[in-house]
Parts: sequence; C-alpha cells; structure tokens
Amino acid sequence: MASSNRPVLLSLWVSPISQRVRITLAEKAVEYEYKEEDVFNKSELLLKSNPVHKKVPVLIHNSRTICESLVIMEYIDEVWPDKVKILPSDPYQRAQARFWADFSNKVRECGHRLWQKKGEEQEVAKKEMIEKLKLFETELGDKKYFGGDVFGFVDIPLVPFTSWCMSLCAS
Ligand SMILES: N[C@@H](CCC(=O)N[C@@H](CS)C(=O)NCC(=O)O)C(=O)O
Repeated sequence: MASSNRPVLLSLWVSPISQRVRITLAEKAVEYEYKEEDVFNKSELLLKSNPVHKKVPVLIHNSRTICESLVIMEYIDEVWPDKVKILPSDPYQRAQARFWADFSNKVRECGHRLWQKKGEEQEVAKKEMIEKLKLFETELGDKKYFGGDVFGFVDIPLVPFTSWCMSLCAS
C-alpha cells in the first residue's frame, strides 16, 4: 500500500524507545513531521492519540494513530514495502525477529534499574543486564546483523541502547 500522506511522529529526543521509530523511518527514507513532546507536560494531541499508555512514540498517519514502538515499526515496514524490508519475509524468521525485538525491552527494563537503583539492587541489575546481552551475543553469533546481512527489526531497538549500556556497565 503506497502512502502519500506524510506521517507525524510524537517523540522525545532522549527516548531510546522513540529512537527505534526514528531509525526505522530513516532506514525506509520516509519523510515525516517531528513533534517533540514534553513528558512532564504532555500535549493534548499525545493524550488523545495514546489514551491507554499516554507515552511516546506515537505515529499519526492518515489521521489514524499507531502506538507502541515495535507495532509502529511493523506498520512502517508494511506501509512502505518498496523500501528496504526490516522484517524477514520467511514466517519463522519473522517470528524469531519479533521474539528478540520484544526481548530487547528486558534490556531496557534492566537499564532503568541500573540507572535508578543503588547498592545491591544496582549490582543485581548489572548482572542481569550482562546476562541478557550475552544472550543477544549468542543469538548474533557470526552474523553481521541479527537478520543475517540485513540490518533490521532486532538490530534497530538495540542501537539506542548501546551507548546507554556501555556507560552504565562501565560505571
Ligand atoms: N512500550 C512502549 C514504551 C514507551 C515508553 O516507555 N515511552 C517513554 C519514553 S522512553 C514515555 O513516554 N515516558 C513518559 C511517561 O511514562 O509518562 C513502547 O515500546 O512504545
């Protein structure tokens, strides 16, 4: 399905979750309007567009809203199929990609604890983070990207976490 209408992205520059969508749009070379949100003073548009979670990112396309970063990434992949595909065409590989992309949310959850907690709780989070990253490393193996030679659905959510993880694990 080709799309003529430019989508609008409600986002937050510092949000690694929102960056997933920005990377996907960049990979697909999709032009969009960027709207920065203030999460301490959420806009009416955000509250109306994502009444369930009230969080960024939100994509508004053809006057309809799509919420949740991984859901938005899949939507973009389907609506702009003529550009590079970020999800594999094989159903099994696609299921695997969804599994690992979802697992990247666990890295984020650990990162939050590393950042917010101190002492024993922080040590536990650090250990868990390293375990989770090792699982990703095993899954990656000798491949260039998680999808083989193609940068895609599993790589994208991990990119914004890399600098975060390096600085947190070094501290
Ligand atoms: N599961 C959601 C998480 C979205 C999320 O946590 N967004 C954060 C920014 S990284 C947010 O909007 N926080 C504001 C708040 O919690 O009020 C997704 O993948 O899109």
